[in-house]
Amino acid sequence: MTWTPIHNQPYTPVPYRPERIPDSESLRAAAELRARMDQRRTVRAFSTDPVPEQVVIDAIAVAATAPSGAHQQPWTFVLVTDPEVRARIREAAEEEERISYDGRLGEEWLSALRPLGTDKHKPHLTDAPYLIVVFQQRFYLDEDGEQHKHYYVDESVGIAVGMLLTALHLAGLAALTHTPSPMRFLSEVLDRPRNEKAFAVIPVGYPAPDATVPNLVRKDLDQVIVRV
Ligand code: IYR
Repeated sequence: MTWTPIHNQPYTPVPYRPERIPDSESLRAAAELRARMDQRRTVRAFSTDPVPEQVVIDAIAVAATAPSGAHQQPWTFVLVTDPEVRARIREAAEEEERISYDGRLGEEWLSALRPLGTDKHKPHLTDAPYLIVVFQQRFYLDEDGEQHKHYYVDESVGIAVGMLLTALHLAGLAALTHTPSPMRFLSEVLDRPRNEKAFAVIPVGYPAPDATVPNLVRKDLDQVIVRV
C-alpha cells in the first residue's frame, strides 16, 4: 500500500504481536551487536572500489523505518553516483570549508576539531562510490502548493540517520557524517524543492587501503548512563 499524507484520519489500530525472544537469545544478540557497533568508525579516506547498490538501498530502507513525528517520515535520501554531480558538490563544499577552516569556525571550534585531523580538503566526496545526501522536509507541500507543518523534523531525521549509519556498518560499509556549512548549495546542485533542507552528506564505500582514523576513546558507560 502506498503511503499518502495522513491528516485528520481516524485511529485504525492493528494487532502487533512480535514473538518474544528468550532472555538468553536477547542477551547474546545485544552483546554481539554492542561489540560490532563498537567497531564502527567515521572514515574520511575512501576506496573508489564499487559497492553493490542494493546494500546501500537496503540501508536506506532501514533508515526509512525510523520513528518520526506524527509518522510524517520527513526525509529524502538523494543517492548520488554521477561523478559530475559529485565533483560539483565537492567543489562547493570545499569552498565553504575553506572559509570555515580559515577562520569562520573560530578558535574554540577549531581546537575542538584538532584531535579529529579534519581540514578543508574533502576528497571523500569524489572518491566514495556513493554520496547519500539527506534532506529534511521542513513541511509538506500538497498538490496545490499549500504548506502543511511537519513535527519534530530534526529529531526524526537524526534518528533516521543514526539507523542508516548502523545499517551501513553492519553491512560492512564505511560512512562519514559530513555537514558542510552552510549547506544551501546542496539544494541548488541537487535541484531539491523548497520544503527540503539539507541535513547531512554521507559518503559511503569501503575505507581506502591506507585509511587511518583518529585514536579516539569512547566515554565509559558509567559516564553515559545514570541510574535513578
Ligand atoms: N563541517 C566541517 C567541520 C567539522 C565540524 C564538526 I562539529 C566535526 O565533527 C567535523 C568537522 C567539516 O566537515 O570538516
